[in-house]
Amino acid sequence: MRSASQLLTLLERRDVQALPMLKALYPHTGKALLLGVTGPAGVGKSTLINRLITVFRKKRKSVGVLAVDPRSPLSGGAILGDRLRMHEHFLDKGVFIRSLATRGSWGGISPSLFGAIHVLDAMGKEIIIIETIGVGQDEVRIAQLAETVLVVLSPGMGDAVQTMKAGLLEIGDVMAVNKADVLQSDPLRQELQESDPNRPVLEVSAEAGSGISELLSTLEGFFKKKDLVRSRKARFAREELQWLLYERLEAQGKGFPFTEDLISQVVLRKKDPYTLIEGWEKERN
Ligand SMILES: Nc1nc2c(ncn2[C@@H]2O[C@H](COP(=O)(O)OP(=O)(O)OP(=O)(O)O)[C@@H](O)[C@H]2O)c(=O)[nH]1
Ligand SMILES: [Mg+2]
Repeated sequence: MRSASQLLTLLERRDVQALPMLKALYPHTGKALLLGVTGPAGVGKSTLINRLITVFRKKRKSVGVLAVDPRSPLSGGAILGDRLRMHEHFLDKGVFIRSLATRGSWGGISPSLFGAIHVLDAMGKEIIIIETIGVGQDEVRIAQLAETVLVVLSPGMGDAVQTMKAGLLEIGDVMAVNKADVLQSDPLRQELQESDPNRPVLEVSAEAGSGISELLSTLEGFFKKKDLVRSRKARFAREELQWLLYERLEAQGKGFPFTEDLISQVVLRKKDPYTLIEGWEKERN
């Protein structure tokens, strides 16, 4: 058996040698709790995750972290910063932190991300945290692979962020307003609470370590929602199958079967997408 790190590297490269190993470990997965942490760049996601790791470790839970930046073709840059924020846990055998380059030709998700989650799960990680920067649909989709989604925001993020918040607002099970130590966080907290009165909104400071235990117990409340977890696991499996299928079609040169000419015919209403799909299906059978 190769080490988990080696297997993750194979996955990142989409090396087919990873497949028999994934098949062998799959039956041993499905036990971990998946926590997605997303939010705009620099709001303090990694610093907050660092705090969460500490409290999970106090409860003797083993933790895996995957830092995913769908826009970087190789691990580096921002992701290096992510890992530095969690450096204090590097020597702890109960913590596994890995950044993952997931750029695939089908947007920001590549099937390697699913595989990587299974690897950490098979390693026995009880909590798997996936950090993504929530600036686009890809990131939002990645965060949604998790069973519980924590959206981190901080006050004064500006107009650009206001627009982007739309996507983030919809996916958060729990909202955290970070940097409460230095920034006026109450208006944002109120705004978020008004957007959905039933959803927990917590003021925290990852830097000062305040609000962390409240955040933890709120998250644990979500981990216990069996029906929710079950439906999110189904969503994960569906997404994984879908991406694998895409990848397979792509490898057969069938990735996207419609030419620019066909697309412009759709735009010009000379053809409709439904008939095109039917025709494509008939051709394959
Ligand atoms: N004052 C204050 N600063 C914070 C807090 N949390 C994080 N920071 C600082 O904010 C900066 C960004 O923190 P990160 O944890 O790297 O933020 P991030 O959201 O992971 O950033 P990206 O991964 O690049 O999107 C760092 O300089 C942190 O020290 C906080 O609660 N209060
Ligand atoms: Mg980060």
